[in-house]
Amino acid sequence: MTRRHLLQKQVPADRKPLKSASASNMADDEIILSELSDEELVQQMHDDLYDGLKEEIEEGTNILLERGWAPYKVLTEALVEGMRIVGEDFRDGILFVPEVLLSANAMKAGMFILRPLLVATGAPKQGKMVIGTVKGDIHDIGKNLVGMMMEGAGFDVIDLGINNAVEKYLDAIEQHQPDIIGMSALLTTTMPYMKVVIDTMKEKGIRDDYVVLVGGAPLNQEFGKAVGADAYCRDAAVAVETAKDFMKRKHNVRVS
Ligand code: B12
Repeated sequence: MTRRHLLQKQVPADRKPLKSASASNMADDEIILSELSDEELVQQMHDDLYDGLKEEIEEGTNILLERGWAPYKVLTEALVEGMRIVGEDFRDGILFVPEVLLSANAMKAGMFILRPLLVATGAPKQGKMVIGTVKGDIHDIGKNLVGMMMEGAGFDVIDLGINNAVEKYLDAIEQHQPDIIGMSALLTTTMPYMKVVIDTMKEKGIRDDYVVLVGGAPLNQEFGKAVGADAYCRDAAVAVETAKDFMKRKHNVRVS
């Protein structure tokens, strides 16, 4: 399904058109991604993400990087913004799970290119974080993004993946002794599970030994407070700043 087609891409002679949805809407004029202005390219990438065109997203990501865009700018303006548009049409019943899965795969392909660049900042070591999506929930794009940005900021990140029961968090805490526990949830039905994890930590008397950060599109600050997290973070950049802040406080407590 094509939401709005800005321009038509030229398909190299040795490559088949990647997706019929794009091809079917083709006008006669063809375009080459590398010939688009930055603004046009970003818009085209939103369309390509919408259409789940992985190779085009990879190409667009590389072009923006070659043009000197900072990896974080590519991430937020081309990929995350594109995914926001997908989310709106998913919510409105215009897109369905199979299509959104393709978009998610295209997004991940772009993130895969950006990951080493975001991670390799040479930032001084900050601490350790265990992060995972809670039980019942398989959304992982936002969590992965937070993990990447945290690594880039100097945190060691242990990623538990998706669908994590409380035992998984507890095992990871025991094994890795992190400073920070991060939980992600994208469903209103799974977000209450964060409280299960935090309450279990309380029961075991270990809650106050760790900083608990929570995030995911349906959450907000009140929810974070209600489940007993230390902070809710609306995006990866806020997560990094919040985590660094907590680490500073932790070190201050230790020296005083
Ligand atoms: C992509 C997507 C999918 C993909 C997931 C692919 C993947 N590998 O993740 C697929 C197609 C599989 C999918 C499935 C489903 N989805 Co879905 N999905 C989405 C969509 C469109 C985008 C989510 C996303 O990746 N956003 C981009 C990232 C970058 O943003 P983010 O996740 O919010 O993360 C940022 C912040 O929230 C924060 N953050 C996130 N996690 C964390 C963690 C910590 C510790 C911190 C500090 C910060 C933080 O930082 C991140 C980076 O900045 C959303 C729409 C939306 N508006 O969120 C729906 C959405 C979440 N899905 C929804 C639904 C209903 C489903 C399904 C139930 C559909 C179905 N009928 O099967 C299933 C659920 C399956 C399951 N059990 O989990 C609903 C949820 C509605 C609700 N009220 O709960 C949404 C909101 C769409 C909608 N409006 O209807 N989905």
